[in-house]
Formats: sequence, structure tokens, C-alpha cells
Amino acid sequence: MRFLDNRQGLIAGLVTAGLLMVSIGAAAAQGLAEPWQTGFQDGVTPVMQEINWFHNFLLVITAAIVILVTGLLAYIFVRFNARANPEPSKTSHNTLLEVVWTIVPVIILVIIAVPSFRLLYLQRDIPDADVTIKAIGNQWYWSYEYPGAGDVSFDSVVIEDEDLKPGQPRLLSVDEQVVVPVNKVVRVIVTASDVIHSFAVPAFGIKIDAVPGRLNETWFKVRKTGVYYGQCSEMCGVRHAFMPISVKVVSEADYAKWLEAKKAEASGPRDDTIKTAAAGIGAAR
Ligand SMILES: [Cu+2]
Repeated sequence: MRFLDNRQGLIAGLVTAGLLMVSIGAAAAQGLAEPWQTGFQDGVTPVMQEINWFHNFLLVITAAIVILVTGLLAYIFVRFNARANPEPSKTSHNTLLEVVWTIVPVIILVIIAVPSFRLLYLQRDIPDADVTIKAIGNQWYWSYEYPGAGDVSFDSVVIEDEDLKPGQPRLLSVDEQVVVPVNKVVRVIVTASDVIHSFAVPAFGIKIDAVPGRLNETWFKVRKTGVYYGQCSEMCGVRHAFMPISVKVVSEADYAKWLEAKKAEASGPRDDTIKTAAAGIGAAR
């Protein structure tokens, strides 16, 4: 009776886990990681879709190898232990077998290498960019510049826990999001001003080091509007965990509108309140 109870409990647990995974799959499509999420975030760029495919492809190959090797081991344990096989064979060579176990792994590696290199070239060959943004890592926030789009530049600073508004994810929300158009090739030039940071957005399949005095570049083309989050992914100091990346992907019209507003802001009267206040303190001293 107890066994039956346990079994019912187990089935209920499996069903719950199944439902949970379905709901996680839906939630993971929002551009950020979810508690108990399994697998990657929903890929929204060609690169991330390819990474997802490559990951699943490798998973099938590695699982097949593990099953084959485990099966062979189990067979040997049962069939050739001292009790079942008291008179061991003296065979030391089998040419056919040796050729097979050399050639087959080579073929497997070639099968893996072809899509692997294809993916590498997709990531590294940056197509002609529609929009170029420059991301600069600082201790501990990101600055963004839009070269070729006027004097647009701004800092993007984490929103502290006590200032979070409902719906803003903790440690991922920033005061000013990077805005990019949907279905356009965006080139990201990445550098840093102090120490090494790393610019990473999982849903885009990008992660690239931000090194002081050096320009790295990567690209993405997002096929779905929305907000996508990333984090600094190179240990860069005490507030390493507090410099998130938040990318808002909007329609082309909305992007143009946002850019106009930003340009107007940049050419308008600058807000020198802080500097004036600092100068005031200096004068009073
Ligand atoms: Cu950092």
C-alpha cells in the first residue's frame, strides 16, 4: 500500500515537473533567465538559433556515445567475468575492429567540425551593419555611444533594489536601456575604460570581452521586439554583479523617434547642475 502511495506521489511529481517545464519554456521567452529554467533562453538572433541547434546536435551525439560505451561495459561485465567465462581468450589483434574504432571517431569529429566552423564564421563574419553601437565597460556600469548617429551617448546604470518598480527584474534593470531596431544588423564595438569586463546577452548568443585599449566587435540581428537582458561576464570588481545590460528592441519607426529625442537631448542645454554644485563646494572651501 505504501509502495502504491509512493508511486502515485512519483507520478504526481513527474506531472508537476512536466507542467513546470512547459511554463518555464514560456517564461524563458522573455529575454531573461527564470528560476529553475532548464536549457537556454529562447534564441532571437540567427547566431543564438544556430548555437541552440548545435547544442542539441552535440547532445544527441554525446548521449549516443555514452549509451554505447555504457552498454559495451555492461555487456563485458556480464559476458566476460571470471565466472561466466573462466577460460579467457588469448586474442590480441583484430584488424577490422581496430580500423573501425579509429575511423568511426574521425568521422564523428568531422561531422561535428563542419557545423562548428560554420557557426564560428557566422559569429565572426560581421555583415554590413545598419546600426553600430559602442559599448564601454566601466566600474561598474556600461556606457553606450552611437557613432554615426549624432552625438548620442549615455550611461546605463543598474536600478538599486529599493528603487525597482513592479515588473522590473532585480539586478537586470537599468536606468537607460540601449535601444536598437528589430530585424536590422547591429554591430557592437566593445571596449572598457578601466579593467576587463565582458558584454554578454544570452538571448542574442553574444559574449565578448571588453578590454581597455582594445576594440572587440560582435553583431546581432534580433527578429522579435522586446527587452533582452545580459550581465557583465568577466569578474571586474566588487560591483561586477551590478552592471547589467538591458537591450530594448523596437520597430524601425520607434527607433528613429528615440534617436531624434536623444539627439535633441544631446544638442539642447546640458544639465550642469552636478558640476555647478561641485564647483560651489570647491569655491566654499
Ligand atoms: Cu564588469
